[in-house]
Amino acid sequence: MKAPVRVAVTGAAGQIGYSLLFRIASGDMLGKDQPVILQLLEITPALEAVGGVVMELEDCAFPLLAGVTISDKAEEAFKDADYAMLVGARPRGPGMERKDLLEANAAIFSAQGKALNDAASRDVRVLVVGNPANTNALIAQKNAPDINPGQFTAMTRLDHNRALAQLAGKVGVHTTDITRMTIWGNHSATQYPDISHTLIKGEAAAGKVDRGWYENEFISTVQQRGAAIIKARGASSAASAASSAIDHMRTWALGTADGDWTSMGIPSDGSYGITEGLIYSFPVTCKNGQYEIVQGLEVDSFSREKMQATENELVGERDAVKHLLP
Ligand code: NAX
Repeated sequence: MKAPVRVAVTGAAGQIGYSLLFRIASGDMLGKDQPVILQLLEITPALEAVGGVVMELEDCAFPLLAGVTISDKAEEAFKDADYAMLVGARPRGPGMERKDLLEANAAIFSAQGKALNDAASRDVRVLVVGNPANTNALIAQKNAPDINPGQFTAMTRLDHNRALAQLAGKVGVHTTDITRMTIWGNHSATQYPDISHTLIKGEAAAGKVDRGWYENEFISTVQQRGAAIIKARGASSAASAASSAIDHMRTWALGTADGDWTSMGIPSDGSYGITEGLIYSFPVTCKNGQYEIVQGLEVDSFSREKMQATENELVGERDAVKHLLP
């Protein structure tokens, strides 16, 4: 058996946490031969609730769960962490403007970035799920100067999986028949789910669906899926978000399949003309624990416009918190 790795999870008493922790502990994320120690962070008023979740984790008697700690101090929860999943965030309250939301979260993610810098493993892989995920990841990254900036990522895998599901449903295939889906940009309603390079059983997806459906239904359905779930369920997506967070980390650690890629929010290196430094979702391949942007994809004028709209939104978010960045 391998030595255990440390996985820090913030917002552990929340609804995503309630699904995520059990999937990590069962080995879905890092493999059935990889023991894990969970290091849970919550705000002080939620510590009792998280204690209840820990009782349930114990009661599952997971063979791979090598330990669980709980804390309301980020430095403790992030101590020597190999993986950090930043799920906890401030939700938008009544009367709160987007700017207020960005600022409230900037405070949380600045502090957590500093704590990661001070306490986590130098190789820590960070996934930000809490919204606004891309900009929160940027803030955490800027506050962690001693950690490689490329180790800070934001989750667009749920959008990627949603896009797979919509396309599979339309064409009447399984999601596993589809490869090379791409989500560009922000995890928000401006994201651009792009099927220009997608394959279905090895053949171009664009040739199998009507262009009108793609432009007028598919894109907006994927963009608005989160809102549709809130409307139907009365609560935001949780199990699917947790499942996608598992997928994101597993793919990053264990790799993409030959000939396929995934979508991850990562610091732009200027590829495809996207402003350098923004945490922008790109198509990436992963191997040996490293990701690489897929290069050389043709971008037509329709795609360029959509990629730019979501880039503009991210520039606006970055500018709104600029005064809070170190
Ligand atoms: P919940 O409100 O159920 O849980 C959030 C938990 O975070 C709470 O228990 C809260 O006490 C805790 N928390 C708040 N501030 C904290 C801090 N400073 N340190 C540690 N813990 C803190 O929300 P949930 O449904 O679990 O969603 C969590 C976040 O994921 C939200 O920001 C949500 O918007 C975001 N999402 C992101 C998605 C993505 O694809 N990137 C999709 C799903 C989800 O909407």
